[in-house]
Amino acid sequence: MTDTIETELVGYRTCSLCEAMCGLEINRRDGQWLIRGDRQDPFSKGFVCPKGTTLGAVHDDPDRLTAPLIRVGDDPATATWREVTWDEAFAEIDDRFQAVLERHGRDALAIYAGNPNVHSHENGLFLPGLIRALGSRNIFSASTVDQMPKHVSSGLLFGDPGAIPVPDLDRTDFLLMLGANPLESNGSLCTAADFPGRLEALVARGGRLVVVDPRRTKTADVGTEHLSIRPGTDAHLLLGIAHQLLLGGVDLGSIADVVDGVDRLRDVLAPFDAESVSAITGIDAERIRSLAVDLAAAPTAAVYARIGSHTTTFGTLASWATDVVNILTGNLDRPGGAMFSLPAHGTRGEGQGRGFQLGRWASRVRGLAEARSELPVAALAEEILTPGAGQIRALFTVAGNPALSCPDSERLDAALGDLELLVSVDPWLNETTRHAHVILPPPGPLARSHYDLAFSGLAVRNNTKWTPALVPAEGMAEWAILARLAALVAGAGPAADPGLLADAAINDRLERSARTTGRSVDEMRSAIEEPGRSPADQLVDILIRSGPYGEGFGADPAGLTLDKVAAEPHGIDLGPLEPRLPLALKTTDGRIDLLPAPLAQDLVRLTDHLQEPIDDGLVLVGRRHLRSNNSWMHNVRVLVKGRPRCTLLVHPDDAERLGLDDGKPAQVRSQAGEVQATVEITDRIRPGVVSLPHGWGHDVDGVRLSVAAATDGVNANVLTDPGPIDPLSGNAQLNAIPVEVVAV
Ligand SMILES: Nc1nc2c(c(=O)[nH]1)N[C@H]1C(S)=C(S)[C@@H](COP(=O)(O)OP(=O)(O)OC[C@H]3O[C@@H](n4cnc5c(=O)[nH]c(N)nc54)[C@H](O)[C@@H]3O)O[C@H]1N2
Ligand SMILES: Nc1nc2c(c(=O)[nH]1)N[C@H]1C(S)=C(S)[C@@H](COP(=O)(O)OP(=O)(O)OC[C@H]3O[C@@H](n4cnc5c(=O)[nH]c(N)nc54)[C@H](O)[C@@H]3O)O[C@H]1N2
Ligand code: SF4
Ligand SMILES: [Mo]
Repeated sequence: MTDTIETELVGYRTCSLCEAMCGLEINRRDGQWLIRGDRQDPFSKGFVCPKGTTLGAVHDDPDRLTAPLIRVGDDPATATWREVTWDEAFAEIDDRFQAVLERHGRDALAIYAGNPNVHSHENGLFLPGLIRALGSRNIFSASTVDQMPKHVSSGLLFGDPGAIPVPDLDRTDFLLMLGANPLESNGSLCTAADFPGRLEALVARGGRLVVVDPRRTKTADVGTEHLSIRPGTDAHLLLGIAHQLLLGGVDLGSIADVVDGVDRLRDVLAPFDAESVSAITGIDAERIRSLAVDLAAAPTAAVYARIGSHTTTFGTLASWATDVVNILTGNLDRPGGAMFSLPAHGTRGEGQGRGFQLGRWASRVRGLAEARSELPVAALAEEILTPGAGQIRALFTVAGNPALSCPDSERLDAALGDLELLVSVDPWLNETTRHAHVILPPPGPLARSHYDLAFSGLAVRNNTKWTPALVPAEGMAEWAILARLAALVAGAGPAADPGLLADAAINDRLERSARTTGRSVDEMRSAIEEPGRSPADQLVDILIRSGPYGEGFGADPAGLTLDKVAAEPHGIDLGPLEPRLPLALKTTDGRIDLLPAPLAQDLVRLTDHLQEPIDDGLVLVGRRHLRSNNSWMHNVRVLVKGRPRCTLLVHPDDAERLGLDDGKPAQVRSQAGEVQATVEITDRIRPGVVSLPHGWGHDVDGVRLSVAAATDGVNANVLTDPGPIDPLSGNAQLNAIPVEVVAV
């Protein structure tokens, strides 16, 4: 039989779901989306994961909101929702907003920005305007349940919280990976489409891949060695390795001239001898010594640590220690080591800057320090629920689901219900947005253009791509929603024209560019204007033209413009990573201090911990699954069908001791709360450790998620405690949570 159904190519785009930046080829066939990997994409070369192929299903999800909603009724369980026009929605917000402002002032305003913001250049460019317009210090985001420790350690070491070295996966001889499972997550703070294939290639070329994880993950299976670590002790291990390195002479390689503090570091690391570190981490002392020797001896090596290392109370120390080992082995900023990407919208830097400050102010209730102008999201619930001047009364959530993603989520859920105004910019009526007074839904993923502002700056190979929207948007573009909200909170009323705000943002950028290009703003403005191109895209054009590969508004006619980038729908390879130090430094003296004062102080806490008696109680860690993405893709049927994924992994020894049966429910209790989860017994997890993924538990009243709500799962963040945090970054502790498990 011949195939008579034709496949129609709709176009190409970069997948916006995780950090890997895979190129997608988007087709229509028989009235359905048919999405596959774009083989002509020079970065992803056709790689795609099961989530990427569902971008069409996400777009077409019948539960996805396409018009603003106003809640009618106070109790989310019984409330109904009124679909309204955009004008009505903004008018409603303005009424309520003005009332809060009058009663409580600007300190009562807050925002929570969630993860998908970093996957959209519209949000990346227009969210800061909304944050500024709020004029409040109550700024929260998913960064403090994620990567804030990396920003802080980079800020302290390099003067730039955005200067994050990535392991040079394709050229390294030795990768030491901690607390990351890219075979499920596809990588984080290291953008590498086909991360699995790149790791296999590393091993195939004779390289070593050592995976440090309390669970024998799929990544550990690919690796050459697996070290099962006691949760929460990565900083101890890495500093143990650093201590070993400092016992001998160290060769810092090409950056030796700009690094200070080797001797000071040697002194303070004296307690981190292999035996003490072995006792707390559970990793053999001999192994720790040989890791140090081998990392130093390898032709090239890179240490890479992610979420399991960062979401602990020693997160910033672990993140710092990662870079310290890279520096001490001479691997920072050299091919095959840990390097800095240079994206098309980036800058090469000037070798010096204003440096990095933290702790400039503190949260009201608990006095927790700010980092990067944000307060720890672990403090959000108490800031809403604790009466007094500065109590949060109005919250904006943009692309976030804190009701499932943040610690102590039962209390946070109650707090969300206590607000006088909650506005959610979100395409779904979910666990968080059910508490909103007004929901403003942005267009679906296929109706937005894409340029990766965040992840092209973390790519293991420099590359650039811009892809257009593939279908028309139903409502208001997300940049316009954010700009109109910014105008509203600034007092310009509910009907301000977002285009005017965008114009101002564009002029502002052009004025900055005018200082270096010598061209007039008007001239540059006419260069970037293109019918149908959104202000967000025009801003990207300015950044690309002014960037390191750009045409510089006439300075280098062969350089890049957005037009040239857009003309290559599969993307443009900009070559392997190249050394960027010392130019990329923004420290005040243009140097790297290996032991910045805040870290030296915090190290005392870790040193004390090293010497305390070891608590051998049961602890909980998280995990990710390839077919899931945080809390928001469980409404895609093909992704959630099959065996339940939200199970409690338990080692057979623990199961026996606790009388737990495979497939049977168990009660998991922590300081913060308790949930009932289905037990899955496996010897792939370290004895004394249990694992539960986050982002589940959608069967709460009042959500409009027909598939997700009917899928088994419990909310792991009922168990996470907002109390213990990483003091320098404010990051929450999401791993190594003490728990008790009993059979039901
Ligand atoms: N226990 C535990 N908790 C964790 C973690 C863990 O490992 N363990 N991981 C943490 C990490 S790393 C992260 S990043 C956070 C994530 O925390 P959040 O960002 O709060 O949660 P997400 O599940 O990513 O929710 C994203 C929200 O954005 C909406 N959304 C999707 N696309 C768009 C869009 O284009 N525009 C807008 N406006 N909204 C959109 C979705 O409907 C959803 O409501 O969770 C953290 N929580
Ligand atoms: N499929 C899928 N992909 C995703 C996401 C998703 O939800 N699903 N989320 C995206 C986001 S927002 C992020 S931030 C990234 C995160 O990407 P990754 O950092 O790769 O996160 P995980 O896959 O959760 O892997 C964390 C690992 O840390 C281990 N671990 C827990 N505690 C410790 C510890 O104390 N020490 C050590 N050494 N290991 C520990 C866990 O067992 C787990 O295997 O993934 C992104 N990609
Ligand atoms: S790995 Fe990430 S970027 Fe690639 S297709 Fe899957 S979800 Fe999309
Ligand atoms: Mo994340």
